[in-house]
Amino acid sequence: MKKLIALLSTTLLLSANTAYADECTLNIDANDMMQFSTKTLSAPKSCKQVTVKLSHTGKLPANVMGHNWVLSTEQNMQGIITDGNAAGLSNHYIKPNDSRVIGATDIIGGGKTTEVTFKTSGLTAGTDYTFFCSFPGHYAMMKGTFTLK
Ligand SMILES: [Cu+2]
Repeated sequence: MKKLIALLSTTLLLSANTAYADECTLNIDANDMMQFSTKTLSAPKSCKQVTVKLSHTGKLPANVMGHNWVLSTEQNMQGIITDGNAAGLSNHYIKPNDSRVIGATDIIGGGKTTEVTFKTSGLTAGTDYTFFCSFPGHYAMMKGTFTLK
């Protein structure tokens, strides 16, 4: 019994250590149907920074069905999208140095992957932030919530 407990604690300790880094990295897919693979993402509030890896599992090129992953507050989303549309594809549909953006990946086409790492210091745990794709028109379908828990 003692042996079993020792083994269990070692396993727990190990998994806690590895889970820590893993839980601060989130994966999400996007496709040619203008969809993200999930509408909710969360990370432990113990994460000092969070990395989001975006994979475009479709085939269409970036100028036709490009996707990015952008994080902001719900109230800032529309302004970021409006200014992003004006900034164009060459700016990944994000106004350069837009301070309302908490984190944003590049726009990618089918078969590509990209990622962004952002600090969590300015975020409030338990608050729902909004993630979306800023490619023109996509946010209507490509939108979800990100929460530090
Ligand atoms: Cu998109």
